[in-house]
Amino acid sequence: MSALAAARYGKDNVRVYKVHRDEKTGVQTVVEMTVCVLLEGDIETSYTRADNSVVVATDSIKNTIYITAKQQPVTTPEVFGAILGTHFVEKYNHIHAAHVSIITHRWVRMNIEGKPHPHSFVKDSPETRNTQVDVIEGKGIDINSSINGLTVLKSTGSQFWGFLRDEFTTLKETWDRILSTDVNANWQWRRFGSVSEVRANTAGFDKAWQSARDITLKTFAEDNSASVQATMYKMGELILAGAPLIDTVEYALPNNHYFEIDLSWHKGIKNTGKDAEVYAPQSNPNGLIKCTVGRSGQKAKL
Ligand code: AZA
Repeated sequence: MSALAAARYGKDNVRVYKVHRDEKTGVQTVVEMTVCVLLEGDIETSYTRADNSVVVATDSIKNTIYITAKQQPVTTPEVFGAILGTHFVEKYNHIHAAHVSIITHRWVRMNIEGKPHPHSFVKDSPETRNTQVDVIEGKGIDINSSINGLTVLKSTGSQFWGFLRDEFTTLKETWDRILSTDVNANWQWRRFGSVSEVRANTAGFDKAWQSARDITLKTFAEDNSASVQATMYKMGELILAGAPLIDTVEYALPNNHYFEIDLSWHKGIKNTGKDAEVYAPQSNPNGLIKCTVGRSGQKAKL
């Protein structure tokens, strides 16, 4: 005998672009997002008894995303997600939770001859700002914000030594190495009670994103890194210190290795240690280092 243990459904990969035209200045601002909305509630019978009467069609969910984007602000993504998710929970009595994921793509205003251009933008990296909003009836609105795919590299100022050595170890200790990673950082906000509470923190969402990005870059650049672990922890500590509404900060950092190449076999060329100049970037395998930094007294999930 089987039973439905869990279910959610909705529309994924809904691509949305919105332009704001400032009539006075002629300056236009654009936002491009990829949105996913998944619903939960009293929908079991649609799976177990082919009862479609409880199904808000995924096509209607897509339409609702477009209409909400037209009628409501799409910035910040946290506010847009809260408005959108709350709509489904309030509109349909049998829907008890809405999970909204938003990937905001990077369009940066062009600077032409030193001046910000009124309507031209450049995608300067695949980096995205991602937001997960979970609206849960009777409980509140949980929001997780993140930076994804911010690729960084430093050519010195990174070490890795003193690690456990045994019969499985071949890695040499190093006091000067290349460090490169694709930053995935996310931060979990303290639960919000309503959309108006989320709206009241509009500026806080942008500020936290900017500050997390700045802290990540500055710490990466300036820390004489003992390890990925030690450097990422410092980043998390700094983000938490500046944002009282954030409960936890989580990092997942691949260690994108750059290996030295011994070229001594060719006419005695010196290309290792202090003579290393030409390296072989590796695609895989890569280290993957994760941590969650919380406030004292709050134990991180291991
Ligand atoms: N952390 C690092 O920063 N570098 C490494 C590790 C690690 O855990 N393992 N190999 N190289």
